Amino acid sequence: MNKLWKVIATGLLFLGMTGTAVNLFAQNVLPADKNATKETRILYSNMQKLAQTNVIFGHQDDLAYGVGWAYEKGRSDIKSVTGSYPGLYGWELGHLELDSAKNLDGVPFKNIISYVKEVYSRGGINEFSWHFNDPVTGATAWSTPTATVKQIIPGGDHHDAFVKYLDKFAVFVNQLKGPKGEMIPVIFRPLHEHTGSWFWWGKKECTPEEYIALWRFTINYLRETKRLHNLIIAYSAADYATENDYMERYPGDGYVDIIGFDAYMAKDAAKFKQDLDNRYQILEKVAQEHHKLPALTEAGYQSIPDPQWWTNVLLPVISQFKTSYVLTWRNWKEEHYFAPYPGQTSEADFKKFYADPKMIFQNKLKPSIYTKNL
Ligand code: BMA
Repeated sequence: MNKLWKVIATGLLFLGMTGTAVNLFAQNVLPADKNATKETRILYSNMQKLAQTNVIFGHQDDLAYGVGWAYEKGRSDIKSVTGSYPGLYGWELGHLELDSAKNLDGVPFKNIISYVKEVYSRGGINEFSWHFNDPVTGATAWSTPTATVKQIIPGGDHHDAFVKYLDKFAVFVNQLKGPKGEMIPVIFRPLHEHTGSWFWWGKKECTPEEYIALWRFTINYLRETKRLHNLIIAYSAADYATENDYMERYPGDGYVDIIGFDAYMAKDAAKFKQDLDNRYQILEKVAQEHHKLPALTEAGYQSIPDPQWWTNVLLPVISQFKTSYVLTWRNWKEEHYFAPYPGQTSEADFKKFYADPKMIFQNKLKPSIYTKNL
């Protein structure tokens, strides 16, 4: 018997050294929220499994509008090009904090609620960003005061104003329910691109301690006071050069499920690939050490002028590094879009990208992603 255990232990050690045991372990990773709902736990652990081999394709505002159209039921630029919807759908909450009927990009919140339900019913995944106004000055997310975060964390004299934002968020999220009354799991990506300095929660706008305090308060309040247990939390940086840069404002493993970064190509493909490569190397190490799910939380090339961008630039990088999903930004108008539409220069190449066995679009996902472990 002793001998048998020795053999088993040596085997496990070997598996551990070759990385196989690490992968097996990753397959059972649960969300940081110990009270996450069943559907949230299953979704997250299925996303962990899928990320071992595949990448889910996502698109911001996909069902709301595209280039040259808006609010046509069932329409999607991704579907028009490939025949399938994306696998993941990003939605924006900016102006929810103002009690506005529409978000800052003009999308009615009631539409977002029905898109989220529709996506859930077919086994797609929903994600939320929130470019909220500065709770102290009322200016937009793109304002850069230096004292806002300090004033809204617990103990700050504008803390209540921020709590009101979160109360509105909870009212909104509580409307995202499935047919049995279950809460629909969603990815929540607050306070994003914080390694940059263009939002009021950015690097030069607050200290690491203040940022972490704001993050922890947000998550604790939503979980404990508002009892939301359907949130998969994404920590999403902008640029960074070292692991220290990436981790300086990391709020801790108990407050994060997905780790990622946002990256847009300007003109130079070689530089973009090199940048992604550097950031991914760091991301991969952190993901492994912290058992978190790595993702390219926003990416794109505005107007995609390169006809082979998808298979020549993006696919080689996301295939090389573990990536749960890549979210391309919105198709708003001819000067501001990030995914192809019929007739767009990169359409043919996007079809190849779509057909690559690595990529997952809606047609490869089933509603059971929320109910059965893969
Ligand atoms: C930015 C642009 C803006 C938009 C914002 C929030 O990147 O697309 O036009 O308002 O995201 O969605």
